[in-house]
Amino acid sequence: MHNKKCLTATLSLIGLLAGPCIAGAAQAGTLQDVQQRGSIRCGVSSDKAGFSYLSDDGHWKGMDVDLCRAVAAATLGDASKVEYVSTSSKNRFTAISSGEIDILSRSTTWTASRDANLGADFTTPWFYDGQGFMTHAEFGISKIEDLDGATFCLSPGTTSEQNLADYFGRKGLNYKSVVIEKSSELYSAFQKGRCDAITNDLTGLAARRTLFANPDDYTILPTIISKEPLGAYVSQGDAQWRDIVTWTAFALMNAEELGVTSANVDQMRDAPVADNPKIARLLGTDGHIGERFGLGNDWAYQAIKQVGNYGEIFANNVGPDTPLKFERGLNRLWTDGGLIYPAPIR
Ligand SMILES: N[C@@H](CCC(=O)N[C@@H](CS)C(=O)NCC(=O)O)C(=O)O
Repeated sequence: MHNKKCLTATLSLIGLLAGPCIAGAAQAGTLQDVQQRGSIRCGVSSDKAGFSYLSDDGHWKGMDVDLCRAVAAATLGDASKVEYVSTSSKNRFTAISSGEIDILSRSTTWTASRDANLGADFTTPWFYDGQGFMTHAEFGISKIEDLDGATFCLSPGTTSEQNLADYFGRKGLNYKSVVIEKSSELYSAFQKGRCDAITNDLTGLAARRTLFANPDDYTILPTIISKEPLGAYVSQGDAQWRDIVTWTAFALMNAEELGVTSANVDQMRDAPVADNPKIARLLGTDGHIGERFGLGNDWAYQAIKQVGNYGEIFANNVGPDTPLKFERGLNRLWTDGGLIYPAPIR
């Protein structure tokens, strides 16, 4: 214990001395930058229905957008203080590791090589997805093996490229690729028949299909070939900022678990602490958790009030009453048999 303390103290000293020399390598101080600027720069994909897209009324909307809005509410008290930066599957990691954006919230899968190599740190899964396949209905294809020898439209720098290579390689199947960075061009190439199939996160395929003029002309196959835990990345080396983004997501999930919604959060906040200490800690009427993160103690209250809890966010953007009509599936709370298991706020 004693030795560990000494080592920590020595490393901190080295850190202090080395700090000015390595400025720019790590992006510590994001919270202070955000507070000074008065806004969060959020890297999104430009047109993924239900996740991040510019709506007809000129507002950015979607689940990935709502995570940035929640962080803006928690840090700045105002969910609207977000500048959106469109990123592609290829340039997204440069945008986050260079500090051009503060959060990458863009259907990005958590993988070991990304955490290790790309100058970015993952926060926590925000949506559990898996890789699927879409093809032309007229082919009458019902299983992946029927795509042996097919030409695939692929987004560069995605897990989808690698998973396809692994899966087809292992099964002894062949394919050709057409790689296009801009997703609108990629999907239009697919629709024009330049490729027989397209493979990506299932949510991405479903989101795109809702935008097609004739969605029924395209089939999404029933098989999933990978795990895609999607969520936000932050720049590597800023533990405070990573905590803030991670715990804002957990706060919204805990709010759902505790039955706190955007509609009842004021009433819940006014209830005596003893009635439900977990809710009191979440909403900052008991304890100082927000301050420990460098925020106000109403950080989670602001996020829930302005953006909604996780269940509301899911329902508003991708749930059964939206064009995407997604069931909760793996994204149910753990108490309902799903994978959404937010660490406790205490
Ligand atoms: N989750 C995968 C795939 C990411 C990806 O390419 N997603 C698609 C849709 S799910 C996308 O963002 N396309 C560009 C766009 O829609 O703007 C990864 O992290 O590599």
